[in-house]
Amino acid sequence: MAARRDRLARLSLLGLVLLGCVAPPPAETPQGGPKTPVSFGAPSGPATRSKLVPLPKVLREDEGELELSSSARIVADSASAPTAQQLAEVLRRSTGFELTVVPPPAKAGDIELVLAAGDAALGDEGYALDVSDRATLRAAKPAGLFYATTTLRELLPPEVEAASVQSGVSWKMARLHIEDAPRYSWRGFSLDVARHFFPFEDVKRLITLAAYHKLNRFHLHLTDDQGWRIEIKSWPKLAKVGGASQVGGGAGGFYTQEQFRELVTYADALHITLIPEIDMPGHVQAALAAYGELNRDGAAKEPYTGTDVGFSSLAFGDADTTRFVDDVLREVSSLTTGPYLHVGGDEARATNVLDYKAFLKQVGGVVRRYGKSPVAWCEAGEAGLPPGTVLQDWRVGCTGSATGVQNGMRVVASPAKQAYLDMQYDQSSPHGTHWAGFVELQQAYEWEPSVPGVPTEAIIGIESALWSEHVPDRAAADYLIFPRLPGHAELAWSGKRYNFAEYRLRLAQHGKRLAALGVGFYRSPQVDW
Ligand code: TNX
Repeated sequence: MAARRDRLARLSLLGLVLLGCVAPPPAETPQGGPKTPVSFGAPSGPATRSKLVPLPKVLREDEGELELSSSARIVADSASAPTAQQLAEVLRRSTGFELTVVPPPAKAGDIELVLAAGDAALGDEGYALDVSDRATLRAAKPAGLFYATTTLRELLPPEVEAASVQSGVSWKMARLHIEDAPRYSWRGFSLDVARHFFPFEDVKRLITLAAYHKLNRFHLHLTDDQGWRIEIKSWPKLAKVGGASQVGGGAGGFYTQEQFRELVTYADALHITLIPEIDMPGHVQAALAAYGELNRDGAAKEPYTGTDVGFSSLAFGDADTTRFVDDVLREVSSLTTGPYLHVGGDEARATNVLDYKAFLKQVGGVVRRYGKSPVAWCEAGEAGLPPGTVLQDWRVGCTGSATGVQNGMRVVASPAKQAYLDMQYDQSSPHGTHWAGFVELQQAYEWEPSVPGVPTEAIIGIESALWSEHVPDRAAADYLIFPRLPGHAELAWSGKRYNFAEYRLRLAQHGKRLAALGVGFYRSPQVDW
C-alpha cells in the first residue's frame, strides 16, 4: 500500500516535471526525486544567468561584451587593494596576464574595485557589479567587494579557474548590471576532522572552495570519540594521545595551535569566520583515553576506532573535569578572531539529563568569560545557555530549538535529510552513509529552512555538514560535498527560491568551473553535464 502510494506520488511528480513546473519532492520521500534527466531548454532570462551559482538578486544584461586583455589593470585604492590582489592572483594564474594593481583612475578595459561608504545600502556583504567598457565592482565593505570578485570570475569562461595558463581562450564577458546581497547572515559548512583526520592543506583548500561559493562560516568539528585534533598546551596528551587514532584504526593527526591560527587567518582573508567545535559532554572518548584523571576510576579508556555514537560522557562535578573544560575553552578561545565557540552538546545519551543541563549552562558561562558566544547542537537549547547562543538544528523533533529561541537564542538549519553531506546520493555511492536517507541533488536543493516552533526571523542561516565516519580522504570528501554544496550555497545566498529544473542547467555550467578548480565531484544523473 505504502509502496503504491509512493509510486503514485512519483508518477504525479513526473507529470508536473513534464509540464515544466517542478513541485518540491513530497516531504517524506527520502530518495531525492526523479532520476531521469528531463530537458527544459535554456534557462529563461539573459545568457549570463546560466553561468551564475548562486544567482544574484538583480541581473540586467546589455548589448555587447568586454574582453579582458593583457593590457588590463586592476584599479584599487588602498582600502580595496587587498581584495584586488586576491583577484589578480586568481586571474593571473589562468590568463597569464600581468594584471598590475594600480591606484585610480581607471580607464577602458580595466577592472575597477571601489569601496564606498556611500554604498551603505549594499550592506555588509552586498555589492554592485557593472560591465561596460570596463568592469566596476562596488561595495560598502570588503566582504561585499570580495563577493563581487567571485561573481566576476563566473562571468568569464570556466577556464579562468584553472591553475595554469590557458591559451586560446578569449576572456569575454557580457556587458551587464548586477546588484546583490545575501539572504542569510550565516552561510556555513562544517567539516568533521575527528572521525577521519584531514590534513592542514585539505582544510585550507576546502576553505577556499567555501569562499568561492560565498559561504562565510567554516565550522571544524575538532573533537569526538575517535580523535582529538587540536593541540592544547596545558593538556598535551589530548592531541598527542587522543589525536593518534581515527575510524578504522589509521594514524589520525592533529593541528598545532600555530597551524590552527594560520587557518583562522587564511579564512579571515576570505571573509570566513572559523568556528572551532569542542564537543561535550558526550563524544569525548579520545579525551578519556588521553587522561586517566578525566575518568571516575582514574584509568584511561581505550582509544575508539568504531562508528558508534552516544556512549561516552565527561564525569561531572569532578575537579579535574572542571579544570579540563576551563583550560580547553580558554586556549581554544584565544586562537580565533571570530565571536563563536561551538560546544557540541549532541547525542549525550550516556549523560543524565539534569547533569547535561547543569553542565552546559556552566560551559556557556565559561565561553562567555573567555569573550566568545556559544554555538551548540539543538538539544542544548533546553540547557540554559546564554541569550544569543546559536543552535544548530539537525534532526526532526529536536525541541531544543524552539525552547532556545524563547530564551533569546537563534537557529541555524542543518537538516540531515537535505544538508548532511555524508549521506549517500543513492545505493551505489561508494562513500557515505544513509541513516537519514539517500540525498540526491534535487533533494539537497529544493527545501526551505524551517524548524517547528521557531519563527522564520529566528533562523539566521543554514549549514551543510560533512561528517566523516565514512569519508576516508579528500577524494571521498570532494565526491560527497560537490555538487550538493553549491545548491546549499544558493539557498543560503539567494533571496528567492528557484526550482531544480532551472537550477540543474546552471549547475551543468558550474560543473565546468568545479572541474577547472580540480574538484572531483559526483556527476549526478539528474544533470546533463
Ligand atoms: C549525527 S549530527 C551526529 C554525528 C554523526 C552524524 C553522522 C550530530 C549532531 N551528531 O555525530 O557523525 O550523525 O551522519
